[in-house]
Amino acid sequence: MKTNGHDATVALGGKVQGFAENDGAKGTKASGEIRLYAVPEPVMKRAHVSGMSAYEELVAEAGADHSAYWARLAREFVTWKRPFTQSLDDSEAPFFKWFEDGTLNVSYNCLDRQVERGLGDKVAILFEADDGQVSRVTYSELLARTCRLANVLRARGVKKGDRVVIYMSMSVEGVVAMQACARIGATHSVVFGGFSAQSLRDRMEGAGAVMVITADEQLRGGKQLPLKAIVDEAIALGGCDAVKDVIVYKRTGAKIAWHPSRDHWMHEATEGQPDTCEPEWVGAEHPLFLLYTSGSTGKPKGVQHSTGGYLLHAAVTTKWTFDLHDNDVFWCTADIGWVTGHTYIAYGPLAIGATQVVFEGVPTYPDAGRFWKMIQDHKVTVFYTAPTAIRSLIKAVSANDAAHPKHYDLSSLRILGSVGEPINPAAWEWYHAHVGGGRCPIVDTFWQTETGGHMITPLPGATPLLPGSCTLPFPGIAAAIVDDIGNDVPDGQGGMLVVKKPWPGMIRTIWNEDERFKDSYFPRELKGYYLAGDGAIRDEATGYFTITGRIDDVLNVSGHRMGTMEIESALVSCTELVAEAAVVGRPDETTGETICAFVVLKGPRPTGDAAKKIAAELRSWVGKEIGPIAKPKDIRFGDNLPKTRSGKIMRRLLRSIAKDEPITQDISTLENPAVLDQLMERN
Ligand code: 6R9
Repeated sequence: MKTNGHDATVALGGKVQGFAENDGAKGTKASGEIRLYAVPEPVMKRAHVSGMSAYEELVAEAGADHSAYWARLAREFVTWKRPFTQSLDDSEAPFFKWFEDGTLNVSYNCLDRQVERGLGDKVAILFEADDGQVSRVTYSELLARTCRLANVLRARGVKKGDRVVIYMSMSVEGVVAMQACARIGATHSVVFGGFSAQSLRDRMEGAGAVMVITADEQLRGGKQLPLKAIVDEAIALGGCDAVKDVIVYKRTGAKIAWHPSRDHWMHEATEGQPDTCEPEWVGAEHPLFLLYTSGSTGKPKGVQHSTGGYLLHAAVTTKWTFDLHDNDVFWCTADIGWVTGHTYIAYGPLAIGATQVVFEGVPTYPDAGRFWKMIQDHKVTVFYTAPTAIRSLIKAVSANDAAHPKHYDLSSLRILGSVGEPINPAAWEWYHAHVGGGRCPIVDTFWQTETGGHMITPLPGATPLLPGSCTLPFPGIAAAIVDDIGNDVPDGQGGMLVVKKPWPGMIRTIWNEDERFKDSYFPRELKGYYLAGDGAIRDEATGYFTITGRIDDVLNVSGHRMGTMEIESALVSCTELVAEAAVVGRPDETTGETICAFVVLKGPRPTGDAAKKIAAELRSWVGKEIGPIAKPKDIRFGDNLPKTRSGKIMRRLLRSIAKDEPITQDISTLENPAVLDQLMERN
């Protein structure tokens, strides 16, 4: 067993391990030996969780008394108006409750508390616009802006428990909108600005929203994209009668349609509003937000999160996983339309009083050096992005060396993070070497919309790293790998990722769909464990987890979750053209997966230019139905789909075809083998 200078042997997941030297082949498995990246000494020294023994102490504390451990953290990380007397209530499992009789306000915790601690003049948000303009907002200012908007919401009759849809660009105003809802106890539902009018309508209707907060337009990569016009279109589609008001943030000043009875400019409405606003003290279980996400069935699920437990999970993971200290500059590149932008932009960093960068634009505008330039300009110390962004920037560098991070001063960086999908070891190594200069640990954080925050992740000052592995559970998260009846599988053997004990940040239910919540996440045969929907494998030597990908019909395209059924329903809703459709994922070097659709038309099977034309039509149809992110890259036509004699579509076969793989599956049960040749033809 090889060892490095310090920290030669450390207990890992109960096993004693050695560490590789920092030589060329580190972080890999070679001849049965695990070679890990050791924790850099300077990182370990100042870390909140310093060294593997500190990690293991926390794990042991949680193991000894799970609910007391979380209660201790809940007292440390959250300021309660009325302290809770009970930590976990599992009497109605799987509808778990945490800290239920405690009351609090998230916006108070994120803003007022920081001002009271003397951080009023500290920069909360350093905003960089698409065009490079920079503005800074202190905690005092953010509090005042939140209060002004919260007063507007109250004045327009929004009450505790009402739902407000936020359809916004990346902006300070987007964060303010979320905080303002939290302040008055309204439950927000942020809809990503890339979703279509139809998707927005479905989410507004599903949530029963009384108000929408939006912008006239959003600016991304030098392009002006409509937001308000899509809100109008969504409302015109019908079913959202509950929406009484639309608050519009003026971003570009573009000409937009105006409905005087419901539309209000944000700057006009907030003008003259007081800078203070009494927070609504809510119970810990009060729904802070809904966030719709794709599942394996057609309809997106409205994931419902709590107030107290969620805030705790957001705060403690932000502090420990990113090892944030007072003088850090944190930058999470996610959009507030996704859960990462909720937990690690709108809530976590503010809950611990950090300074963060919020970015309006895209990584490739005006050129592919944008991220590196921003890290340099703002002296970012902790940088959190998605593998798909890293891979596309690697590609950009190979096309043009000017975009290489080496042309920028990235010496401020201490810690790097990754989220959204598995990061392949090659991208990991590049990120580590060229962005992190070989000195910054990468925290590969596995988690989900449903989990609220990090679940399996290295802690930078404690966990030696293995590229491609999200390593070990966050202390207090009882992650395990089981077979289909809930029995533990031996290490080295893959299975389903589950969480055996409830945790504070977990999903509380699917909005208005309690039964679906139980069926989706707590299937009877799994002994009451939370089913993540991902496959995983634990390494025999280290106990490290590696996520092997979804085990359901959910695709991950550039880190965005898409249900195959959702895209199929969108395709077949084009009733004029489409008779039947099946959608599968194809592995892709840059985006992780791409969407491949197999379509049977009502008319004859098209070929050549006709096929290209119809494929283009269907692509834009899906773009309209769901949003551009759901457009299938590859559309192929057949007279039929490959089905078993019982009529089941053979998706495994379609996956092979999508990959242009030779077919090795048994096709003897196939009703119509002739369609395979048709489906192999690309358009
Ligand atoms: C936070 C977020 C969740 C799904 C999840 C898994 C994949 C996320 C990952 C990862 C491997 C990681 N995923 N992080 N897979 N390693 N570090 O992305 O939430 O949009 O709900 O997606 O993303 O498949 O189940 P969400």
